[in-house]
Amino acid sequence: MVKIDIIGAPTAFGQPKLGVSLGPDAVRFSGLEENLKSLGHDVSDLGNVYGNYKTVYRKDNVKDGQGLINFDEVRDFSEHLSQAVDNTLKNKRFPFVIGGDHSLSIGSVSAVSHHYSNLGVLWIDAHGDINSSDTSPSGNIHGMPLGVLLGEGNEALVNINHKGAKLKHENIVLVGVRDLDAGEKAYIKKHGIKCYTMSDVARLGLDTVITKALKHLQECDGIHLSLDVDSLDPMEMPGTGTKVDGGIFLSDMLLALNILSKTEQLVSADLVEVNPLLDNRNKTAVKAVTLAEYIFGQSQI
Ligand code: 4U7
Ligand code: MN
Ligand code: MN
Ligand code: MN
Repeated sequence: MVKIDIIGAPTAFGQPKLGVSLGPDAVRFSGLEENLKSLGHDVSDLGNVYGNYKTVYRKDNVKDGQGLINFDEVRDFSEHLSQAVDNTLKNKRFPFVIGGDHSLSIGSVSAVSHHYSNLGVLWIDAHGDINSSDTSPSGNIHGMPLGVLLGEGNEALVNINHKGAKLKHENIVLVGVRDLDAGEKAYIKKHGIKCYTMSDVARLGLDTVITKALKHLQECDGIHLSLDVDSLDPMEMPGTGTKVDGGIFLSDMLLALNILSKTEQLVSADLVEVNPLLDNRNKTAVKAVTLAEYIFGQSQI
């Protein structure tokens, strides 16, 4: 039995498309709380986190001096979310953060890393999300959370929750990657970051990849899962803002999550980038709930 706090993080400030701020409610509406409860967990939905701004979607695409879009809004939202995640961990509960765009992981992981000094992160995504204000081609902060958490780029974002880098390069594993920018490729190579691309997944199978990833993180005092639904194939998950063909299929993902759910190291998770306005009859949100069930130990028999 896991004591789970569902935390809605309806931010859309990290990317340009309308609708990702509706993600948490679409996932709730598809039965998240009830289904996790019926698996025997102690589940509490804490509702949504909001920052000080009156909207959660962005107003324009204007870059600031460092090339960041909506920097003030992202910083503000990240601080608020990190407080919520911090409270959940203080209450000895599992923060399960539902997005919202992937910039939210700046707030969630910053808080988790305050409680686990050698935190590991499993980042399942079509993208690396390891840009920074120095390397980003777009200025969209949802492409930068890992970079920020590693201490790169804009200092105010790096210092969310507490000062300095939150993660060590050797404590990160990327899975499902198939769309990296040039700067991201160079960064991953330079720092020797463990990265299983879609070609690795095709060659080895996702179950083997996850088993290897967990082996890589075995010395960590906790593992955070950050699951971007665009890691799955767009045929499975149409409702997301940055689709890339050639992704993971749901059956393979469920098997991998089943393996992951058996580790005692898992302490927190984000499920991000569900965009109901781009979806086909809420299919993506419904599957997101299935993903959640498997993260918390659902199996097919
Ligand atoms: B997501 C991108 F340039 N790399 O930085 C960027 F291709 O959270 C995409 O994984 C980022 O959905 C995608 O803007 C961010 C782009
Ligand atoms: Mn992505
Ligand atoms: Mn992402
Ligand atoms: Mn995306």
